[in-house]
Parts: sequence; C-alpha cells; structure tokens
Amino acid sequence: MTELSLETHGLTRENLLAIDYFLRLTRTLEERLVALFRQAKVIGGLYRSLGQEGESVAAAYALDYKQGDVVQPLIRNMGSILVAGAKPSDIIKQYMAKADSPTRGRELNIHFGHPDRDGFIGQISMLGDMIPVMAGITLAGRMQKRNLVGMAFIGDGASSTGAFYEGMNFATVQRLPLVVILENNGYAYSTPTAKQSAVKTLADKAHAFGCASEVVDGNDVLATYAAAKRAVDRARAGEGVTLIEAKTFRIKGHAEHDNQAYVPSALIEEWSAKDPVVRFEKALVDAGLAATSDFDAIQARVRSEVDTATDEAERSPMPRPEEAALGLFAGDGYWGKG
Ligand SMILES: Cc1ncc(C[n+]2csc(CCOP(=O)(O)OP(=O)(O)O)c2C)c(N)n1
Repeated sequence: MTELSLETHGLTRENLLAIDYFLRLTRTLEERLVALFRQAKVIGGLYRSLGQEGESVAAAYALDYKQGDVVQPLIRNMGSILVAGAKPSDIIKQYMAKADSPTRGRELNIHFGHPDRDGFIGQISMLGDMIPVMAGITLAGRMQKRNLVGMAFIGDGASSTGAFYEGMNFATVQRLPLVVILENNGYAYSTPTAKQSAVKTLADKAHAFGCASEVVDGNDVLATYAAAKRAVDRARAGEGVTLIEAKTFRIKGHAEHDNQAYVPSALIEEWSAKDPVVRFEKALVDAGLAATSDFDAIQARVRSEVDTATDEAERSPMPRPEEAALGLFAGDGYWGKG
C-alpha cells in the first residue's frame, strides 16, 4: 500500500473539508445509531462501517449527482448515500421503522432510495444481485441518452456469487458506464477472504470479464477518490466498466450483535492504526490545507445535525397497524399516484 498522497487530484480545500464533513457525519451518525440500538430503539440489525468510512465517502464523492449519476450502496455504505444527499433524519427514522421514514416502516436501515429523486437506490439483500440491477440502470441511462454513471458497492463475500459474475460480464460486454467498488474488508461475516477466493487479489477477477481494474488502499481517502474519479471519467467517456478493489478492514463485527470473536485482535489493532479519518486529517494538516480548528468546527456542526435528526426521529410516530396491508402493490395510491 502506498503512503497517503498529498496530491489532491483537483479537489479544492472546500471539497476536502466537505469530504471530512461526510467522514465525520458517517462516523457520528453510526455512533448515535449504536446508542439507539442499545436502547432497543433500532428495529433489526445495525451494520457499522467503522474503519471503512473512507472508501464509501471518497468513492461516492467522485460521482456527479447533478448529472444524474446513481450510487448503489450495500448495508455498510451509509457514507456513500450521505454524499449523494440522504438526510440523517431519514436514515435514523428508517432504522427505527418510523411511519414518516422513506419506506414508512416497511423496510429498514438504508434500504431506501430512488435513482432519479435521490441519486441512490435501495438495495435488495440477496448479495450479488445489485450488480445486474446496476447494469440495468446504466443500460437504461444510456438508452435514454442521459450520460449518467452508476457506482455499485460490493463486498469480498458477495463477489463470490453467480449474480456478480453474470452482472459484471453483461455490463462489460455492453461497455456500460459502471464503476464497481469491491470492498475487501477481510471478512464476509466470519469467513476470511482467503477462504472465500483463491485469486491473489480480488481485482484479478476483472480478467474473467475483460474490464479495467485497479487496486487501491481503501483507507487512503485521496487515493480512493482518485481511483474512483478515473473510473467515473472512463465510464462517462464510453470506455466501460472498472472494477476497483478497495483494501480495507471491518473494525467491528458483521453487526452490533456480533462480538467478532473469530477476528484476531492483532488484526484489529493493526487496522485501527490505519484509521482513514485520522490519516486524511493528518495529511491535510501536514500539507497546510487545514487546521485542527477546521475539524473541531466540522465536528460541532455534525454533532448538532445528528442531535436534531435524532430528536426528529424520536418524535415521529410508529406506523399505524391498519396501514400494514397498504402500499404492497403499485397503483393502490398509498405511495402517491402511479
Ligand atoms: C446471496 C446471499 N447469501 C447470503 C447472505 C447473508 N449475508 C448477508 S451479509 C453476509 C456477509 C457479506 O460479506 P461481504 O460481501 O464480504 O460484505 P461485508 O459484510 O464484509 O461488508 C452474508 C453471508 C445474503 N444476504 N445473500
């Protein structure tokens, strides 16, 4: 892995501080969700991205949402949808299954979003299946001459599924404008990557499809942004799919209920020392691009926004039982016209 580069890849100081804001917002919002989970206010599981926030935020920052670009997160990519414009209050309400959450309590966590309205889409849980979905979205965008780029996140475990191979093959053959961020975070639940795949590095899977590929240090925010931006530019120029392997590590268990007893503590210590937020901020300070006071101001803003979002979500009602059977089919008017 390379040392953190001080090359800012065309990002202004304002951009860099915006990235820092999204990094800190992701971490602080997840910490708040942990507190709510422990108060039994979260319905379902809580899947953190501690230690991986850098690649979710940096990669998603390379898209142009005004242009109609679409990001597809998985459960550990909350940072990417915050970059795309998701509201913290909507995310907390989703986790609490509130009546005024985007899915009105019918879906949980970050399983929500519409490509045109939000710039991100809700995921389905069957791992691998979102690659064919994103192939479809980018194909539709091209047929509509919208010049949009899609970005799909996928884990090391999910890249072993048949749907991943079929979707990647189709997208590559069609030269679709798709960027795939393959997050190698060491474990798929309790299965280490070495027991998941025999390839030397997961980016080698690109050879099976014939698409471009890159390996990047996913805990290096600027390097990840640069790799994603190169891939987005290629996609927009009609040069097709890029598979980016982001090497990172899942510092917490699969979810809050998992004590990750199967992960050697030395590995957690090793990767904790490579915290992407700490590294990014240190690089900015060392380069004279920011001062500690900038980060303090960002943290105060983040804390206040997360507090306000929490209060709003806590005040929201739960769904009414008599509405449970509504909105199951398009056209019953529950979601509006259609
Ligand atoms: C096809 C399929 N098989 C199994 C599962 C259950 N499952 C949910 S998350 C997960 C682990 C995923 O690991 P990885 O893709 O590496 O992502 P990470 O959790 O490490 O971010 C599994 C096995 C699923 N959702 N879909």
